[in-house]
Amino acid sequence: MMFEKVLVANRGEIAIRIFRTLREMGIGSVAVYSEADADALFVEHADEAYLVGPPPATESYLNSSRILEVAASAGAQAVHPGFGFLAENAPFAADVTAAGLVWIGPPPSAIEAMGSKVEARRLMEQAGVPIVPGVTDPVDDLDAATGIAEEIGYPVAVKAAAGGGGKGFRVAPTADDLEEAFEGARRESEKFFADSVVYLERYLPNPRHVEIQVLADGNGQCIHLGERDCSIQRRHQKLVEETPSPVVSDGLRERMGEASIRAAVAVDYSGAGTCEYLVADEDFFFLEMNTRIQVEHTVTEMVTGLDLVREQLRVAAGEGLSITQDQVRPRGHAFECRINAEDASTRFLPTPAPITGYREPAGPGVRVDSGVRAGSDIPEIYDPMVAKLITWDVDREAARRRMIRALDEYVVEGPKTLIPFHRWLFEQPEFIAGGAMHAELERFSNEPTPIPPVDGSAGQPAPERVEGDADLTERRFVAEVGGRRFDVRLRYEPLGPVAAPVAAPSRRQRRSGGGGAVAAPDEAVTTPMQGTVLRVMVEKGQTIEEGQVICIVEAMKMENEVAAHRAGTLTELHVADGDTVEADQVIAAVE
Ligand code: MV4
Repeated sequence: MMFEKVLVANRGEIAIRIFRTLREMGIGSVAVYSEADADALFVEHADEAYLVGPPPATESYLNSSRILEVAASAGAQAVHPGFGFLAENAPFAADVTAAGLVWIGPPPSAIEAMGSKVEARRLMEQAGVPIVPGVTDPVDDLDAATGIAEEIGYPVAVKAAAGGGGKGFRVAPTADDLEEAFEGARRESEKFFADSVVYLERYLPNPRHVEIQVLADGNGQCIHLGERDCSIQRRHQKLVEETPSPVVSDGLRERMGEASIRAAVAVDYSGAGTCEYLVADEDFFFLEMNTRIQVEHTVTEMVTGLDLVREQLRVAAGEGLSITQDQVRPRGHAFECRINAEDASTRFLPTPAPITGYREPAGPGVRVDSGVRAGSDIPEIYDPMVAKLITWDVDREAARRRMIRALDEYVVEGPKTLIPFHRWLFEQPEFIAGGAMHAELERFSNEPTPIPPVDGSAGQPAPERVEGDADLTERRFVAEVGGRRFDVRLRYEPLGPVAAPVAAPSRRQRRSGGGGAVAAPDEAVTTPMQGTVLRVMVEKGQTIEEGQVICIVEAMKMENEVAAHRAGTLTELHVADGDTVEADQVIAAVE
């Protein structure tokens, strides 16, 4: 029997995504929200909503006993966790079941088996799923790591057993780098997961990140829905996903699909899941299985015509899948751009700010999964991904052009977003050719981007770069003269008196090209954010390369590398291990 009422233990765009399917299926919906989300859009998409706690997720969206209390008092029969928060928390899944409710996800045993990445590697090897060459047991100390790395061969990757998605991931190109990689992975893993267990794999140069969507009914039926290519990443954050992959042949797809079904069957999977792989030419290597609906499930929905949340609900309610493997007929091509409240020109720093103006793209082949509207606040304490823009068309090139058109229609005023970054990316020749942009995107870590700032907060049009003349910026206005519309462009020189109307950019913006001004020679290295210096990597007087890491600053549990913006000599060094630093603080000088 299909459920009558389902609680969604999540927020933002994914909560709305799930509420939409519930509404279509005639199922009642229950939202839970924190004090920071009292006015959030997702709350209005549910039939009922309950406050579960203060803003910190640990006291609200991760407060499992409070969420179960709400489920009971609202009379929900099932809990959908979305992604993040409690989605891959096996004890919570078990608690949901113990409370007499249905968990819309795989069995806790499957979550647990895939939760430990070393354990998962062992299981996958047994199931005949190819894994990245390396160990299937934890590596206890540097001595053991040294021996194993010699066997595997350099370069090696050190990864957190409790990790996933790149947290606690370090690379040692040579034996000289192993100690730092090993200790770094352990330290980060301890901090994020309270677990310092790590393991070693061979490091594959420039692989593609390709994942396979599976659906299992829990009664032995398991199908795959083809792949998603998620190679466009920065610091392990996916930015763009697409299907089909520009590099996956029909034969490779079939082998990967079959392996993924074996993976799911090996852990008695049910519902929607994803097997992640590294792909090099016609070879593929299992990385991990994500036991949840994923952010990028949308592109698979666009080409298959299926509703994956509906399939999840059907399986959880015991109704089985709506289709068999031979009924899966993917058609056309889909892209997804993650619309994060981040500023690509300041190394993707989050830009939490109220949205003052907002208009979504629409039209043929365009889907927007958003959690915001005009007037929405973007709380700093949650994920900066506020929306997803998805386009579909008959082939890759048409879907790419459609994405550019949709990005141009999309207006977000207030916070800076990744819209200009995506606009830039989708016209890069390497991207157009289907390349993974590894080098370019990692370069974004150390260099300002060529993206013009979008800043509508002053009530004026944002200043934009003038194409073909790096020294000029312009603002665009619309004027009517004699009933005819004209687009007017006011151009500004960078420093002369005519630049007066341009708000004076901060020193950091100036260096990153923000405001369109030309960077003045500047020796100072500054920290982008407030935090604690974990480790200083250089010494005063040393010769520095451009992009060389000066120190590691921990902020909000993240390790951030502060890099030199230019080559030269380190003439000043103002920080030591353990220091606290402020945002924009000058920590060193390179002359
Ligand atoms: C790797 C790798 C190379 N060799 N593992 C893991 C988490 C995910 N975010 C990327 N991960 C990688 N794991 C081994 N043994 C390279 C990456 C990787 C990557 C892979 C595909 C596409 C883009 C990438 C960007 C950074 C790291």
